[in-house]
Amino acid sequence: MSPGKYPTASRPFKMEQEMSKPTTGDFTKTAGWMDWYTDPSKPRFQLPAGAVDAHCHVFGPGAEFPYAPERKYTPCDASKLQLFALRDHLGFARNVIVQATCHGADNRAMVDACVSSGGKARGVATVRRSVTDEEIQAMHDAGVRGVRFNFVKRLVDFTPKDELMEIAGRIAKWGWHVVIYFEAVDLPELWDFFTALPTTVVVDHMGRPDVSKPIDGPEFQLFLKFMREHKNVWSKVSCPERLSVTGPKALNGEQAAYQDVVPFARRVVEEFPDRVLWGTDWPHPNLKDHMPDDGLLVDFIPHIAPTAELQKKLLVDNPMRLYWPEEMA
Ligand code: 0GY
Repeated sequence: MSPGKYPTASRPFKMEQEMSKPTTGDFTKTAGWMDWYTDPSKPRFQLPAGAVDAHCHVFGPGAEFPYAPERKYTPCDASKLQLFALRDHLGFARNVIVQATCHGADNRAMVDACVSSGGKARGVATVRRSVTDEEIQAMHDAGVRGVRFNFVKRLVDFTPKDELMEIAGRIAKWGWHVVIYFEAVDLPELWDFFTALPTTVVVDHMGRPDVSKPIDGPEFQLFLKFMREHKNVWSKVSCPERLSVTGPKALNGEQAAYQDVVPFARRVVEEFPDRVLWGTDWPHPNLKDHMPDDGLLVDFIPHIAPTAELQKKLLVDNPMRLYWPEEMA
């Protein structure tokens, strides 16, 4: 796409989406796939200056960056330009783009987005044991600062833990961290592996708690213990739309969405204010029930981080420290 097609104030978000919304290249979307929300509202919550959307993805476009043969789903395209337009529309300054499993260990779409962002995006990659030091260095130069280990069975095939530990040991030399994605019921089995990781460890979506269970019950308490006893463990307090059982949904102007998730996320933010991150999770892969209005997702933030001080740590200081430390000196 030519530079003239980059989103600008006079070429707003909605038009960018309409330009490419139906595309998947030669791919056919997974049956029932929910496309990202096409007309997000302007958040009422004013993000602090320099806020980072620390968990989002790009998908393809499939015609340019084909989806991986081993993928478990085929999404609609969600390009870097559409992501950057959403960033500006919501009021974020920067993005952290996490490699999505539909691209396997082919990081080209994510790396291309980081390089095209003019320094406003950093990335988290998926790599295999076969990755070379030269490839790690090239990704580092492009803005990659971590790898993701995924233990969610519907998303990936199992990678042996010794391979993952070897990768963690290697990427530590670049100052990278490890992002882990797992479901709450699997934490006991994964505990020894997670607590042996030699880097900063960032948990996606609070380890996916079952929010219909008590916050003081054994499952969520184990997660809090994980963070309490291991100061290298951080958490994204993201994805209420995935975790919520009772809603209400972030749609139709709802200002008090996903109330059942609030106590869980707020507990993590208040107990570990210097080790939390937040992200939109745009373009929201694999949702089955509804696609949230991203503007209303931003309006969820003050429910879980109720003070300006907590908001600044969550949205600016913490992600900057992890992804742009050179600017924090
Ligand atoms: C998320 C959640 C999911 C998917 C992925 O990489 C992915 O495919 O992360 C999910 O389906 O729960 O964080 O985007």
